[in-house]
Amino acid sequence: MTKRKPLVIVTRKLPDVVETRMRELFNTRLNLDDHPVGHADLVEAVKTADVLVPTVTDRIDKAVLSQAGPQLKLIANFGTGVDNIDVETANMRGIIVTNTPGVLTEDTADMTMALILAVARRLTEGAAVIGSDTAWTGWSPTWMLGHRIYGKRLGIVGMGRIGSAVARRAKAFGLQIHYHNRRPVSARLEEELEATYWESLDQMLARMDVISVNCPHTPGTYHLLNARRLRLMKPSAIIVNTSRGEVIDENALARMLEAGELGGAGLDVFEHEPAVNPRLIKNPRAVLLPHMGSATIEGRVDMGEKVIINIKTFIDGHTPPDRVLPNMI
Ligand code: 8YV
Repeated sequence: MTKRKPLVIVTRKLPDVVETRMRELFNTRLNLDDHPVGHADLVEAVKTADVLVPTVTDRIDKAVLSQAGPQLKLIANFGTGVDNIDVETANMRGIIVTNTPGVLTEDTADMTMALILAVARRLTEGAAVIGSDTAWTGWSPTWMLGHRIYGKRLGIVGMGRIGSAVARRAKAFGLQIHYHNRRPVSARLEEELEATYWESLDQMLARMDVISVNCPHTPGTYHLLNARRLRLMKPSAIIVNTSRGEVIDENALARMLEAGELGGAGLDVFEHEPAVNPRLIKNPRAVLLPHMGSATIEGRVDMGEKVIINIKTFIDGHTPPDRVLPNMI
């Protein structure tokens, strides 16, 4: 007798190749037109699915998990960050949570460099001039000047996989690497990156030209970059965030940019996505992107493969490779 295929409910449209493979392996309920999924749909999904595949746009909180049926055994998140899921409650209810680490590291690090360059060299301001109403009247020696990044100090907040990948790229651009982390990285990695460890985030912030946020959003990092800490930064410094909006106090940042108390900001993530603070939108010193850090077809296919491996391993009776435990957060 063949075993019943598990019902896997996927909340958003995934690349075709991923959906095709999922259809072959599982009994799937896909979201082919990628319509937004609300609380009621999520509740319905956890009542029926054996495996739920959510994304960053789905809030799997206590209220949703409390409605989960006994058949729900795995939440295989399509994404690395799991701050959209109440992992502790899931764990208490015997539901395993997995994520997709590693496969979006390089793309996210690329986007971090793109934002550093875009802010320092005023890429979006310059690009907007071409073809605009106030058309470009020609080159001038003192117009549209940005700042050199070569030789400047970069402070990385969170030296995990993505932070290290940012450091490697930044070093090649001639930036000096500094970092703050819960613990120093290995001596070998520190040596490779010629990186300086700062135990005190406050002290590092005060001395950097560029700050890159690369730590996950956890209860411990919520508003880690609060108004007090942002004020420690040099008025000429820029800050980029490709991690999670919640790590920075977005209102405080918007206020400081408006007042000219910071050099600029490059943000791929926001505190209340998809809403973006209107004061940031108006500010020419802010380069804003709609959460595109891992948005490459290669990355999204790799993420899908990781999700499939996690589900398959689990239904074959083994511990999925990317299990997230509450104590890892
Ligand atoms: C993904 C991300 O797009 O994986 C993450 O943590 O932030 C993103 O790059 C998103 O999470 C998909 O759910």
